[in-house]
This record gives sequence, C-alpha cells and structure tokens, in this order.
Amino acid sequence: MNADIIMPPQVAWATGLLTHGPVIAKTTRMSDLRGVFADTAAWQCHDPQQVIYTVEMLDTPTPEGALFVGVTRLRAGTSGGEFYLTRGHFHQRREQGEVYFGLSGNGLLLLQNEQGETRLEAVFAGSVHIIPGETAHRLINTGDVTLCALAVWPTVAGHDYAALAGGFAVRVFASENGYEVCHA
Ligand code: PAN
Ligand code: ZN
Repeated sequence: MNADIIMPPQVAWATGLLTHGPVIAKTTRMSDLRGVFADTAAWQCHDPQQVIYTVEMLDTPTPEGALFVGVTRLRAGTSGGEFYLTRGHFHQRREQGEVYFGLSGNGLLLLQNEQGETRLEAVFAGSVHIIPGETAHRLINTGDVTLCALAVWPTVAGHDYAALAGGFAVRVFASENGYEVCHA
C-alpha cells in the first residue's frame, strides 16, 4: 500500500536547500552584474568570481499551465554602499505573475510596473509576496546573513532582463539606521 506514496521534492526552510527532485542550478557572480550596481568603480574592486546569488529550481516539464519552483539564495554584502541584489526582471510574457515566499534572512522585494512606479515589500521568514503581471521584481538583501526566498512562476513566463538594463527607479543603500531608499 505504502509503495504508492510518492516522496515529493522538499525545501529546507532555514537553508533553502531543495532535495528529492531533479534540481538545476544557476550561479550569478559579481562579474555577471556589470552595470547593475550604481557605483561601477566600487563594483570593479570586488573579486569578479565572488558568488552573489544562486538559484536552484526543480527541472519540471514546461507545457502551458505548468509551474516552476525555485529557491534564490542571495548573499549579504554591499558594493559602493548598495546592498547585494538580484539582477531583476520583467517576465517576457508580461501578463504572467509570480509568488515569492521568504524562507530566511531579511531583505526587500522591489516591485516596479511598466509606468516606473515602485513599491518595496519586507522579506522575512514566512513572508508571502504576490507579484502581479506587468511587474518587474528584484530581491535586495538588507541583512547580514544570506536571504533565501522560494518562488513559484509559470513555465511560460520567460525572463526579460533587457527592459530594465538601465536600472530600477529605486536603490537601497546601507545606512546608520539599517538602510536608506534612494529614488533615481
Ligand atoms: C526568480 C529569479 C531569481 C534570480 O526565480 O529568477 O530570484 O533573479 P534574476 O532572474 O533577476 O537574476 C524569478 O523571479 N523567476 O521568475
Ligand atoms: Zn520572475
């Protein structure tokens, strides 16, 4: 009887580690983030091989209607005073949304619509973020440990990084009180 029970993939809440599934991983290093931080001179001073974030996702089939599940682990740190962040993107299929769940660490989810309007949501263990369609999204680690977040998004969504290659309208810098939000 028990032989019929399938052991599903698992995520370790504290570490974001995905197991018991076919996992594919992508690593983003400092060298991959050219033009992403405001201060290019400061960015050039870092070890280009330094890992800034990893994304591990379940290698699922991709028919229309299917969903991807992935965990982003964003390291803590700053460059030119600006907190480490993900590149950020619109979905290629603009109408497609996404859900993020905070797993561990502390940070912000920066959301920006096609009109350039932004909002920031606090990310922490247990936070739930409904990202609507037509909305670009970026994680920012404002804490001093790795920020881990689980994401679920449609396999058809695709990623458009080019639309915001010029930067988001908001940047977040370290300050005496924790962080400071600057509008471009
Ligand atoms: C996430 C992101 C992940 C890395 O899985 O892809 O946080 O961010 P970038 O893709 O902007 O480098 C997601 O939003 N998927 O759609
Ligand atoms: Zn996305």
